[in-house]
Amino acid sequence: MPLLLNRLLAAIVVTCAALAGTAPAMAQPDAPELYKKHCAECHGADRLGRQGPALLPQNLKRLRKKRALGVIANGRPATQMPAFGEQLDKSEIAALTDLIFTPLAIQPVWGKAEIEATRNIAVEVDKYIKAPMYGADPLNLFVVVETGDHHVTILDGDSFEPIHRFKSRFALHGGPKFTPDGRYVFFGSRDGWVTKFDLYTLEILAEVRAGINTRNIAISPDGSSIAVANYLPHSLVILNATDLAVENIFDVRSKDGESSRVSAVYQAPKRNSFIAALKDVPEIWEIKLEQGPTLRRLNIDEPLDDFFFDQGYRHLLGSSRDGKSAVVIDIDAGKPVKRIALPGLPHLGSGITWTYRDRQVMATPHLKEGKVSVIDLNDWSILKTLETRGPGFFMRSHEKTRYAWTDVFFGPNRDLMHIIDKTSLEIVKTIKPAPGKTAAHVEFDRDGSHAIVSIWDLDGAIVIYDAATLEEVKRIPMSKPSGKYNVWNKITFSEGSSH
Ligand code: DHE
Repeated sequence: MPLLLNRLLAAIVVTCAALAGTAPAMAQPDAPELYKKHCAECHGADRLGRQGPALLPQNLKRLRKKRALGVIANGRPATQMPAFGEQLDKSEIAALTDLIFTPLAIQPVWGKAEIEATRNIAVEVDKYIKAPMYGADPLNLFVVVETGDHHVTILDGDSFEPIHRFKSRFALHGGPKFTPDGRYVFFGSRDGWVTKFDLYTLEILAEVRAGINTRNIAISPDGSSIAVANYLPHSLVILNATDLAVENIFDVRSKDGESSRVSAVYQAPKRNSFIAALKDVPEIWEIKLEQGPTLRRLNIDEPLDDFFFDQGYRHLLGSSRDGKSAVVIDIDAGKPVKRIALPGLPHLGSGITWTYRDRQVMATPHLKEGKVSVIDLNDWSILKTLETRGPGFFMRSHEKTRYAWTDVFFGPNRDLMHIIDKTSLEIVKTIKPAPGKTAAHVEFDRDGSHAIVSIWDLDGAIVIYDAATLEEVKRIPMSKPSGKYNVWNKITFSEGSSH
């Protein structure tokens, strides 16, 4: 078509659009095409993840759309995610963001065959190594999860010197789980990867992807199997702890056949079982391990989340969905026995216990209110409510220390850490390890003489305190050290630590 005629036609289109009160239609970016060109190689054509994480709404929930736009435009520091801000315009980035926040049209299948296809096992060198290949006490190591650049540091718990650092899977979540002898540790990532690591040889021994969107993992009391709690698909997967081969997959449905996500799975050492919290149906599952994994259903009145277990594993306390109360379940009887009014969403999974005067108490921070509740475990009554400078996430103590530490994770005072005297139930000191940066998650060394606090920042650190004088002893730079776990405290189920 001659150029003049072309221009004339274009002018007519614009004039007609203006007369009709509409702008000429702009071509919409072709999001699937853009995804194929720029994202599929790392994140998978199916969006289930490859070397990059899965790009599904379930997996991206914590990122939120606004931050996702920024990550696509500017990349992600300390990862292989490049910046696309120069190659793609704003509407293309927005279209890609919409696409990755759209659920898949068909639910992906992630059964035995798919899981097994991802399994990697290293040569079994661990069989011939009978002692740690370093001088430090293997039972006083700390495993520090650094979520800033997705690494794990192994720290000597006597000298407080790092002895090893390795790359982890993207976004590890929940505490790593240790075999009873403390030799092997297992990690779970939000994208479903389970990694087995040898604390003697300091090598990764095996990996498998047991889910697409995973909550956490648990290890059986004898260390022979690993349970994996999944949101996507709705499954509870049992792996053999030696080589991470699939042993069982429970398709999670209520007795009426309704499908449910699994909020979390826990080890119940004194019951030789796993216990799972179900998100969508009023049941708790106990997987008994005596003669192969067998399901026992506990029927309850409403779905409960975020469990705390008493030291005998006779009762559990679960958070009610309304965020205002917690329900005590007698696990043997398989039924609720008491409801406790606990407004402000108690974070029961962070609950710790100790002996106060003549009784056992548990203390829990609250995710939505600045307080810590202390509960008498004899009758589940609230003994005391401590006012804090903001809602907290984690709490820790140790049998051999007088103090319990709790963070102020949310709000303007997130750089504070409260120290509670367990004998008076009073906050006796408040520290500010790094002004302006979130201070969170404490763990003690084996003998309870030192407490380690995390500075949750890409340019963060762990700060080691003398647990008696409460003075700082040492500071080691780290990349958002989300949690740290002492081998001894974990394998002995210390009452001051998470289980
Ligand atoms: Fe966690 C443990 C659930 C958000 C860091 N978190 C747990 C556990 C559960 C849980 C059930 C116990 C599992 C275990 O250790 O085996 N977490 C949830 C949630 O439901 C919640 C509120 C929302 C979600 O998106 O899942 C949530 N958790 C977070 C975070 O945003 C945190 C702060 C940062 C992150 O890395 O995701 C976070 N959660 C942790 C950590 C632990 C944890 C560090 C282990 C604590 C321990 O000391 O054992």
